[in-house]
Amino acid sequence: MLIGRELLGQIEASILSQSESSRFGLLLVHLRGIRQLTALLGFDAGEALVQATELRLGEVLRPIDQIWRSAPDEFLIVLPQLLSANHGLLAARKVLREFEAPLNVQGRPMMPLLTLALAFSSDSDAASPQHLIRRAMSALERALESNNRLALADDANADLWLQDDLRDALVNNELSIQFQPLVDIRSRRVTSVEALARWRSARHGVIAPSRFIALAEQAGLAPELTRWSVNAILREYAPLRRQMPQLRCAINLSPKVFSQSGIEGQISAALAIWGIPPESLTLEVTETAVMDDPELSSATLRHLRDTGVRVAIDDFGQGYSSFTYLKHFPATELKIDQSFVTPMAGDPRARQLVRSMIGIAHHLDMEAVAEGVEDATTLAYLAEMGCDIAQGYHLGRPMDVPELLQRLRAQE
Ligand code: G
Ligand code: MN
Repeated sequence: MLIGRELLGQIEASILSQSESSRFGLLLVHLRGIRQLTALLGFDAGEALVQATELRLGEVLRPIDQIWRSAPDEFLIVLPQLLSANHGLLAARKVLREFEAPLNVQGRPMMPLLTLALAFSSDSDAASPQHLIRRAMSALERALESNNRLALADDANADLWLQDDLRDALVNNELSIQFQPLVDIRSRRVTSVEALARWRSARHGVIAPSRFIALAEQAGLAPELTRWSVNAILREYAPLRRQMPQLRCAINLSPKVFSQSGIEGQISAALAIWGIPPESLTLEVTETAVMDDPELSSATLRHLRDTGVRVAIDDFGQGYSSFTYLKHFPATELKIDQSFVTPMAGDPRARQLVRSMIGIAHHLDMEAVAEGVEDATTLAYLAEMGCDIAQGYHLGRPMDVPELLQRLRAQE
């Protein structure tokens, strides 16, 4: 794409005129095979197809969207006033969909092959419209190379957009819950399940919980996310528990919930609503969460412990832990981080560390839980070391409720 000076000036002016507060997008639409078509049928045919494409783009997009012909086979479109990243993505998808029907070009039906690239405005673009255009261009290069119909530009401010989308996702129920079994090593029975949130985003694909929980915290959405997940999890767990009263459920709490008032009340209320006894619930808290504010989190967790709720220290051994908090921390189980457990089969030092951590758990009257058990050898070592509970792909991946039910019925 080679944009002439004059055209570039116009596009820049358009980008600069977008008010700072509103977000906007830049959509590049590239037509494949125009050169081949021109070689085959002549300039008029090639040009007629591009013009028919421009007409249809005008019909598909909103009146405020500005379409520029930026190259013989390319359009550059400014999408002003986007409500969210998803809003821009919807526009791109709509373009692709509307071009699935052939165009009438000089009396012949023709299907242009479109490749799209979408870039979202960030604060720095106000100062440099060319930067935004270049981001879109490199995304288009990527799309063309990898034969994708749509590519999104890398975005320095992607997180801002992502936060918007997470807010929408919470409202629109785009998050789902999966359950991973925890197995009692002696009886080999599933005693508990850990609920893991999954966010399958239309724009971003599958996003790991660690990532969207951090995002939620940055965006001040941690309370909403906690409220949503506690209720969504218990809603699915309640009927499971009616069938298997012994089955417990573990929920991961975001480190930030402890600075939030009323978390205890919120959890107790949710348990009451779903008719679940506190003893059936385990709250998983990372060391980091505890270290951030040991007093506040200990107090909060102690109140919950007093009601009967269980507490697990998650990802133990990872991050910067000091053992001091263990002195007073009201945990019922210690979950040994998978970075120690997964390599056990081939790594004697990892085995010694796990053995020591199991010792710490037992000396402090906690159950020892090994996370990330990926093979039978590891499970055998853990059994020999007296570890209580195991969790990991070898014993079951995170799964949805129907699959979990099948699994539980099979063990009956
Ligand atoms: O931080 P926490 O331990 O709650 O995170 C659990 C994560 O670990 C989940 O995303 C889950 O999918 C993943 N996980 C569970 N079992 C295994 C395993 O055996 N191997 C690996 N690599 N990941 C696992
Ligand atoms: Mn966990």
